[in-house]
Amino acid sequence: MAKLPILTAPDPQLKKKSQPVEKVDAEIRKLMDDMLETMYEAPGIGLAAPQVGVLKRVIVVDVAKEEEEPQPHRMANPELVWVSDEDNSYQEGCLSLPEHYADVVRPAAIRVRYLDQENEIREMEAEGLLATCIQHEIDHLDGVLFVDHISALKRNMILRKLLKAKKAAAEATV
Ligand code: GNR
Ligand code: NI
Repeated sequence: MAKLPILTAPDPQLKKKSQPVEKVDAEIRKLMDDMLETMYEAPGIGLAAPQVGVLKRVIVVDVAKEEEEPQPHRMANPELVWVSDEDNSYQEGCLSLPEHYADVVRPAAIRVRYLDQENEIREMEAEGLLATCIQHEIDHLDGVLFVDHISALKRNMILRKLLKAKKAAAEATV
């Protein structure tokens, strides 16, 4: 396994739409495993392939608490086939928007269809943090970040700060 560098906003790669996976083969399985290692190391509860610069529809998620057994989910071509009428609000963070958080409203429960690591079609129902995280990761595959769900005022404040931090970091290396 290998730990991969995580892209942070603003980065044009994060705004692009990712392409479906044709088949979950050894290459995609390795990507899934590298993404899980990168996610655990960060640490985070989810990661989408575009965040590591790969524009393929692949996500990994594990919302198990530290004291619990790990529950990694590896998904290719995830799609929501049902969402609840009921909504839920969570304070979201994102490894591509480091150190920024905001409340985001999304459907409280979902049913997701995907290809697993064996290229088998599966469906799973999720609620709570798992449902939120899967929706957050699918958004990444469509070039959408959690800040795209909040007010333009809050979004621009966060993006401005991130751009400033990037410029300061670039200056420091000159
Ligand atoms: O680690 C993460 N935490 C989190 C918290 C609330 C809602 C979504 C997330 S996902 C995030 C990791 C990440 O950026 N995934 O794309
Ligand atoms: Ni994210």
